[in-house]
Amino acid sequence: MSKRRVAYYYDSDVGAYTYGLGHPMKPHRIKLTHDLVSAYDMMDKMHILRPKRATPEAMTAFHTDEYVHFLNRVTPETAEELTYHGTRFLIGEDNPAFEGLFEFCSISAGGTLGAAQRIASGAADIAINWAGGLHHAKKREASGFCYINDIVLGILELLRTYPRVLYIDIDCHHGDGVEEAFYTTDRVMTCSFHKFGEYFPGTGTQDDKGRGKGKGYAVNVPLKDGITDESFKSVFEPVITKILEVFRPSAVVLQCGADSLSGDKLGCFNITMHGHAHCVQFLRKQNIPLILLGGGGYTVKNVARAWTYETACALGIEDDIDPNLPWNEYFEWFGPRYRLEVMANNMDDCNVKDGSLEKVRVTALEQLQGLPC
Ligand code: ZL4
Ligand code: CA
Ligand code: ZN
Repeated sequence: MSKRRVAYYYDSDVGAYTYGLGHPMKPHRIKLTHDLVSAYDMMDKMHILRPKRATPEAMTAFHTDEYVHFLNRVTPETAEELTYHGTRFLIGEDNPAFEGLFEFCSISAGGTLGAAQRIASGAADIAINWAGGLHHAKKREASGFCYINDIVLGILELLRTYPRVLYIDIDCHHGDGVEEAFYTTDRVMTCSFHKFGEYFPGTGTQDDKGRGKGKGYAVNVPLKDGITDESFKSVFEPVITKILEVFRPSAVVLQCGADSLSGDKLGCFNITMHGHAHCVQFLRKQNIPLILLGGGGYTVKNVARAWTYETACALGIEDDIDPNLPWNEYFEWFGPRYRLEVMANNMDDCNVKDGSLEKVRVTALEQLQGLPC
């Protein structure tokens, strides 16, 4: 297994931000991940970089001036006042105006922009930003725990150098913000795997394929509850293989949302850490410049497990990883087993019972077959 130059973006302040009491999104999971990555002695095997905070100007490459300006001045105290005067930039309890919101967004977006620049300059083969992956944010609106769309900003940066960028999203939710941003271009292909049916944000059917020049360049893989490693792989591998063949991307951005893991607080899939990381391993071996981003993930100890293992996969050292967790500051959080693996449970796989998975795979492959090569 050949070596890759890996750049890892981390700001030690990120874990201190909080969305508020009871909110499922917990930035602390990024620190938990970082501490576990350190405990496994991965730090001296990659370039550790503290991202430059993204400026408001950098954010307006995608977002409107008015929206970025709003995020830059809103505080928990002024949120209501600012929201009532004609603007509706924040939506209810999913997207609160928490303390330090703008700094948190600058760290998340700064990491993904840094990762994109590092890849485009040729200084790294794989770049990682676990604080990124906030795929729901829209041009002028926050949505689903996301305010600034670091992914769109990162892809726009890559497009300055590369003709074609592939975006893959394995978060349990549909990657709607990224899909919408590139819906009418053939330079970015977006492919989201997600739960569909009475689930946020409600978009992402296989009829949504892109528009105009972008027709056929948005790929959606809607799934049902309880998908297993085996089922997921049986759709991920053929669809991504076909995309690589027909689209020939010059760079790949993989959103590694960890709410697709078994036992997630908001998710409904049954994927293990190994099944999730298989996506990283599969893309690494394609030898295409690769960016790994975070995203969802609400059972924080499992998020740390998966993203730690995926960092090891990026380095190609996963076979040397001890399945028993090393001592670390948060060791007791990982009890009672103190093992790295996230195991499957006994829920039904609703994707195989009615043959829907096979239909979804065939439909996606037909869409890709119809693209000009
Ligand atoms: C919460 O307990 O489905 C927010 C959100 C805050 C604390 C106290 C307030 C309690 C679950 C979710 C009331 C909360 C009501 N608190 C939230 C339609 C909804 C309207 C808002 O992984 N209510 C909206 C968003 C999804 C909806 C998922 C996934 C992000 C990503 C990438 C975003 N929104 C119903 C919910 C709680 C909360 C408890 C919550 N919100 C669960 N699912 C949603 O794709 C990062
Ligand atoms: Ca997804
Ligand atoms: Zn999600």
